[in-house]
Amino acid sequence: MQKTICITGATSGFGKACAERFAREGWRLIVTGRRVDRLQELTDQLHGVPVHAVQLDVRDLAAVKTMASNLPEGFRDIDVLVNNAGLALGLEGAHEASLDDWETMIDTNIKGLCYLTRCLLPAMVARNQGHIINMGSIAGNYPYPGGNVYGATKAFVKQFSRNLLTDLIHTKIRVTNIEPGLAESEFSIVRFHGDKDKADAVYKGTQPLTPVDIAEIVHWVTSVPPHVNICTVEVMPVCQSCGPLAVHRE
Ligand code: NDP
Ligand code: 8X3
Repeated sequence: MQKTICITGATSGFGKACAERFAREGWRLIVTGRRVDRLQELTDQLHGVPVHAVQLDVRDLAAVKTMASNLPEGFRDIDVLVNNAGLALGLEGAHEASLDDWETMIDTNIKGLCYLTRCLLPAMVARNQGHIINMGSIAGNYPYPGGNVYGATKAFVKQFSRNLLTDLIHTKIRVTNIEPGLAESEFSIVRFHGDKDKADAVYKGTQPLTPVDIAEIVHWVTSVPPHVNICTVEVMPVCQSCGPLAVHRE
């Protein structure tokens, strides 16, 4: 039977690559994002499978509720939710970072992810079937200068994923937290508020992960036998590793 996947932030990067990957497998797709032109392009591209595209800002609880309660016939039984929409903004130290940026990251990466989960989970529980895949980050595991609130939002995603599993232990629902490292998408362009040169410098001289790499992992965690739950996947490009602890000397 044809399965259904709902992907937030499908207009770019990981989310778009996931939409393409699951379309290849013949899944029904619910794709969301704020940019309507991108959603239209994606829908045109994904011919051959049923697509329900919804313009959605995940920070808007009323819109998330409306989306969840107005799913058209054929898209109501969601097998997989990929909570992928998210962003980093800025790389300034905590004493000079923008509070607006901090609020946007908290509203999107934490609250938006909670809204989607809370609104779509009851139907999964009722069917005793489903899989929530959260897009965490290595930034939730390891600190780096300027990672302050972004990393903390991803640490939330990590613990929320674990706690979801605990709440759902009486069900067959799976929960996976994927924690990518350096990956080239529009992520850095967004982080540096559109400064392409600064964004390009992040990947210079490296072979970063690609959105296709991440989509392969998302697909893999859904394709293991139903009694197997891949709880966490931490993935970095070969050129990346953890740094040492720091000591400041006068
Ligand atoms: P992109 O910037 O390429 O994609 C981000 C997606 O999120 C876009 O589709 C964007 O769509 C969507 N989005 C952002 N804000 C909102 C919002 N308020 N409402 C709805 N959708 C929103 O970045 P990535 O693909 O790299 O990022 C995807 C996820 O992966 C993020 O959660 C990010 O934190 C995480 N991640 C990224 C890494 C990287 O190095 N690239 C590494 C580890 C994790 P639109 O603008 O149309 O709304
Ligand atoms: C994205 C990875 O290291 O830029 O989550 O924070 S990093």
